[in-house]
Amino acid sequence: MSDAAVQLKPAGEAEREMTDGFHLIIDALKLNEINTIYGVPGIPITDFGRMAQAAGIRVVSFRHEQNAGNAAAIAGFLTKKPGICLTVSAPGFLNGLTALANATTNCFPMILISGSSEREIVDLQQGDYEEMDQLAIAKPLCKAAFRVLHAADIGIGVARAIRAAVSGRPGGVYLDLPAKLFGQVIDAEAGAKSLVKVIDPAPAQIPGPAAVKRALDVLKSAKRPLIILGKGAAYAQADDDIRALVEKTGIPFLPMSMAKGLLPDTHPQCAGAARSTVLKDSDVVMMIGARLNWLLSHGKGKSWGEPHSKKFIQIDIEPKEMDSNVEIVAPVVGDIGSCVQALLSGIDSKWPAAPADWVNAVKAKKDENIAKMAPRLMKNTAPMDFHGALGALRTVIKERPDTILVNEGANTLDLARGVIDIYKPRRRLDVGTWGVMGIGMGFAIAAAIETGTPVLAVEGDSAFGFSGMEVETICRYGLPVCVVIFNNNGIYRGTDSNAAGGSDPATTVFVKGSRYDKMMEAFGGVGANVTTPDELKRAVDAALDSGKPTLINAVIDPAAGSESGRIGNLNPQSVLRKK
Ligand SMILES: Cc1ncc(C[n+]2csc(CCOP(=O)(O)OP(=O)(O)O)c2C)c(N)n1
Ligand SMILES: [Mg+2]
Repeated sequence: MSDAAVQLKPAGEAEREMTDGFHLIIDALKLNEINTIYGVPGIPITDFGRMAQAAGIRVVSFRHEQNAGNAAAIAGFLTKKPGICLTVSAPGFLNGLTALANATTNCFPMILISGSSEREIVDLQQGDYEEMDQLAIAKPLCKAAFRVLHAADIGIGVARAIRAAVSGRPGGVYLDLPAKLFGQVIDAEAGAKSLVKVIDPAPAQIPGPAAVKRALDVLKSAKRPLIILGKGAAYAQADDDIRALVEKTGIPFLPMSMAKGLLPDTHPQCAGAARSTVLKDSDVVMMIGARLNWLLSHGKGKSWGEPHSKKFIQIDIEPKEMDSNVEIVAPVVGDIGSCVQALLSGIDSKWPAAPADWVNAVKAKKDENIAKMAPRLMKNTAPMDFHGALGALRTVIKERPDTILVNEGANTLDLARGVIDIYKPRRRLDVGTWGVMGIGMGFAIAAAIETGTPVLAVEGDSAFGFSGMEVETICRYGLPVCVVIFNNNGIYRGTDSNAAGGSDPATTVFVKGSRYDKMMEAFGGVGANVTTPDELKRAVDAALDSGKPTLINAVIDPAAGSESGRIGNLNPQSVLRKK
């Protein structure tokens, strides 16, 4: 029986306890150990948020649904439970939808719960308050979408949403809850019985023994093997087994951005600093929870050393992922934990050591690249360039390896990924598969809430702007988040001019010399303006020591960046002569 069941006493009837949609949704979430909701209040979900808070669910209120959605998405990634985002109808729903689509693309489990308007009026298009057929719009952008019309179906609806989000390849799920549902009253006992506790929401998917043997045979035959770890491997939380697999085989590994730290970037087998060499020269590549999408140049072309061909082994929970871009000679389909365990059980003391000439060649290239970069990281000049500033932050993370690093921007992202070593699993959260701007504050807030760990968000000044208003949320909840803005006065660089002359600024530049630190001060947080790497390090250390919400405006040379960071080659070029 729900604590909050109401007692209605109709004349002449025996006393019956009743419950309603509000309470059943809360009970269904709590029954499934969902303890946090990220959202923005309004009609028809304001009271639901209040009641959920009163019932002991942590309800974190944001300033914009997209940021709440991003928070829910990364909560899902960090916990393997679906992160919940709660929004109002039509515009609030649409604001949350970008985050839901992004979560689906990144395979993060998340449920977007939106209130919606009256079905009868919406479907006849009679112009209801915030009228929109939200279910139809959500469907193509997420993994599954459901609507609950009857209070008695809330248990099943929530259960289906949870299972759809976390089972198989995780992703975003939309749950549509019309306004009328919240107030629907049903018998409390029947209501309690209708709730569903999802048993084994993400069942293990065991790979076939033949697939495992095939993969091991291919791997054993390699002369220049490489392991690529993707964020699917980080999500799996099979950290010890993944480390054992890498170490027992002795094969060089390349972590994708959010897989950094599964094994420390300073691990002797880490080939992060020799990325182009290992992609080009390897002969067998085993991908663990990594996809051959644009981030890996689709597994073909010059960066993969074509015309020479290579053999790919792929471990993924989604069978359709196999052969998505190139032939996979050894597909291993199953959940990462089970697959890695199965591979490990086939690797005994007779397993051949990784070929020494290859291991040494990778190490030599890596040492050379690290040595080349070292002096750039020690430059203590004002204004700072990216490397100088990142050198300081690299030391911060080395000294505080538990810190969660959130990172977005163009140069600020691409260079930080290469410079800042990560030492522990799931300590680097970033723009993911789409390279989307705007994840920063949502990710930082949820990371702090879900883990209780200090968060360092390293943000391009443009990137920050997409979610910047949430610094108020950070202050309101008193979260241990330190935001560092790499302020180069614009997108990529702050030096562009308007080719037409005139008084409008160029499209990529912002107000020069802005003081983003004042934004944090406006809400009672700590602000700092820094111009050298030494000052930057001191300010970040102070923030992480104090745990106080802090924003550091780091002044970066506006001429230091390059167009689109490291992916300028993706820009289409006009064939006409540049004006
Ligand atoms: C939602 C979204 N809108 C636009 C873009 C295009 N975009 C890519 S990076 C970027 C901002 C880069 O500037 P900044 O964050 O200041 O980084 P910098 O290179 O200056 O360090 C933009 C707008 C995007 N990736 N995502
Ligand atoms: Mg910038």
